[in-house]
Amino acid sequence: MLILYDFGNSVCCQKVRITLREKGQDWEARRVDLFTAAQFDPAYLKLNPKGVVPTLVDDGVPVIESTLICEYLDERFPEPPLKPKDPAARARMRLWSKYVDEGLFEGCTEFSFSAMFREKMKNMPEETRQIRFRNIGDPRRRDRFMSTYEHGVHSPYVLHAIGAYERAFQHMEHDLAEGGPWLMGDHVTLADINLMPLVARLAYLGLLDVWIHDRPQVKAWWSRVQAWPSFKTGLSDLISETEFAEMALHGPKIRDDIAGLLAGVKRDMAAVQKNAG
Ligand SMILES: N[C@@H](CCC(=O)N[C@@H](CS)C(=O)NCC(=O)O)C(=O)O
Repeated sequence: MLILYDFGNSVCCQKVRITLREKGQDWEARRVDLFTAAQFDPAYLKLNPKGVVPTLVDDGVPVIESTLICEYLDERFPEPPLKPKDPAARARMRLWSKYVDEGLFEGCTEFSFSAMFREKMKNMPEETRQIRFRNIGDPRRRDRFMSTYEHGVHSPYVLHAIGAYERAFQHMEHDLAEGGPWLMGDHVTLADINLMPLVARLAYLGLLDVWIHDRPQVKAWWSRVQAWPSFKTGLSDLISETEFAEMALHGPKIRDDIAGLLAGVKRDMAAVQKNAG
């Protein structure tokens, strides 16, 4: 039996749910309420020492890290395959996982946090807020969290996030123009699935077109994603009306600032490319 420890609108859990749907697998969901710090419960930390969701437990064996969970599911349930056959193409596919794990995921949390959760934290009693800060065991994560709490979109971590998304969208536009209609060609792979929640979150926050208004290939990819059955059953159908409304309400509040910062990032990137050329 598959058990998924997860939490509502978490992008890492969404990747795993999409993969499970595509593989036609059912699972038992166990909710880990991140807002009440349930991820730090000692019993849960035994399964996932980082104190994060998701964790998949397959016949008693825990698997952690969403990218690795999706890879695990692809090997455990081989049909339909979600990796190309050719080893070189597999390595290229995994570059997309690296974009997600080395920038986009953190970036996505920066946008969500500065738009929505920061507001929630401001309204918490001081003691609860301090417990929330203290509970983040990892110093790097705590720095990010506190910086974005304090400075909102003007935190340097938000700027890093804008750069990470800009680089990823540049590469997506290029690769989709060369191949497509999916990132690795004719078939959906884990590259697409890994990116889906990260792009969806920007869309639901009303921020996506800041990056893709002039990127027709990425736009076409996003339309295709929204119509793809496993995206619907694994992601969009599972988001509540309240969650959609919250994202639609708060995201646009940071839109102008994000667009202004992105313009600066693009200028810097163009200058580097010009110097290199
Ligand atoms: N690299 C991990 C990241 C997991 C992660 O940070 N998950 C977030 C939710 S999307 C979480 O559990 N956050 C808990 C917290 O911030 O305390 C993965 O991909 O599984």
